[in-house]
Amino acid sequence: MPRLFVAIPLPEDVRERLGLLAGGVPGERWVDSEKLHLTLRFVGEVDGGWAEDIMAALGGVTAKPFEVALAGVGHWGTRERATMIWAGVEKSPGLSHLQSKIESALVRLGLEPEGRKFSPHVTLARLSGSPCARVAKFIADHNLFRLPPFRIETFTLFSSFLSRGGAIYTPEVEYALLGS
Ligand code: 2AM
Repeated sequence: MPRLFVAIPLPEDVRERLGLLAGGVPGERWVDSEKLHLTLRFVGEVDGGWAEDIMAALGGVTAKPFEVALAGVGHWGTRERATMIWAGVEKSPGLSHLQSKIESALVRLGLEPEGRKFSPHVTLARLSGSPCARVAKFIADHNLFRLPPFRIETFTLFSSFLSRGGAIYTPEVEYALLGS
């Protein structure tokens, strides 16, 4: 059964800039720069028939291209036990619009609604047992991190295969955002 998620792949120059942030926190596993993405909706494991319906439903999503800018870094988990480090995304009405269109298309199809509020981010590192002072220092050091805005003209349905060497993400279908 494929494990699916919908995401925006990031341009190469953006991934390279994010890759430069890697390092400095013991216990971290940095996401390989070619895998960095902005998740719009995690779908999870679905059987083949569902996958086709999901592909068709996503094909019916209409939204216009828009700009996003990555800014700031933060962590999730508690102060004592951070679980991951992310790069933030500046408020983008176009991004919120696309995400809610995708969410409603999938719910209309019969998927369980995503219970959590959409918190756009790019996961940079997953942590286990990282000293909280080092995580706090990383976040303070990159407090002013910001990349120039870039234009989003597509979104992608990915499959994720969990292997021993980490997750392998495969773009399955790319969907164009149309209009100006
Ligand atoms: P993340 O962006 O916060 O890391 C592929 O696995 C993507 O789907 C990851 O980028 C991850 O989000 C997200 N993801 C994985 N498992 C998830 C889950 N159980 N619930 C929500 N999102 C998940």
